[in-house]
Amino acid sequence: MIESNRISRRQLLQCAGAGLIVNVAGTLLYDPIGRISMPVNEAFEALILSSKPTPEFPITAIEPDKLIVNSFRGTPAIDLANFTLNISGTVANPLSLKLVDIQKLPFTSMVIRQVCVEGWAAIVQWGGVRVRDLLTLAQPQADAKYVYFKSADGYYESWDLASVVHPQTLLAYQMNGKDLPKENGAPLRLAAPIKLGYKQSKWVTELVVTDRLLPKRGYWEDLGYEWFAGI
Ligand SMILES: Nc1nc2c(c(=O)[nH]1)N[C@H]1C(S)=C(S)[C@@H](COP(=O)(O)O)O[C@H]1N2
Ligand SMILES: [Mo]
Repeated sequence: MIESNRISRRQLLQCAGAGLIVNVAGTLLYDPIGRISMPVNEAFEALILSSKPTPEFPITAIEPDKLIVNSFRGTPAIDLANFTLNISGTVANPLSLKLVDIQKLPFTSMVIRQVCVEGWAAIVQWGGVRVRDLLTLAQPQADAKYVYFKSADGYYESWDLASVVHPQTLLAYQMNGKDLPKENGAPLRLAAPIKLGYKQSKWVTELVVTDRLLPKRGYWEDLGYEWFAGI
């Protein structure tokens, strides 16, 4: 990873400050000296501190030809000018973020292997924002345990919070050194070395933090595939 493993809340909020990130109520998420005024969720902080990065590959190892587009119902049309990423559920600060806001947050690049259960794998470079940084801004409440990711094509996934705050779980907007192509999930897709391909939602529009798993757990999971899907 290019970024250091952990940025401080203060650094994150200073960075966010450049984009004036506000919650849906319109309140700035930091005070004038860069501190967040919300109570800290200690369980969330502990999860962040306990996660360990997975080894990565050198950039020369990328395999652009091996990456197969895999979409259950084609590429959805997305109006990029009006695109927002919404974060809601059991959070103190529900957020509605524009792409320009997200791109002002710390950038992380990683080279990892993507593995599809259909029998292919590819080493890919992904660049984007850590989901943990977005959640730190949204401030999960103490009972937060899962995150649902909803996509513009109707795809949906749920992840355990520990996997979501892993340092290499990104919402990526860059792939193999270029802007993320539409068919691979632009403008934002999940990318992480710790879970199988079907957990890596493309065209993510919404994160919903929950205290429980709902009857619908994920598009492929609800058809019989394993939920945790760790690698
Ligand atoms: N929204 C959405 N995300 C999705 C899918 C999909 O059909 N829709 N397919 C999944 C599967 S099975 C895989 S293997 C990867 C494929 O990512 P790629 O098309 O960029 O190779 O995306 C995952 N994310
Ligand atoms: Mo897949």
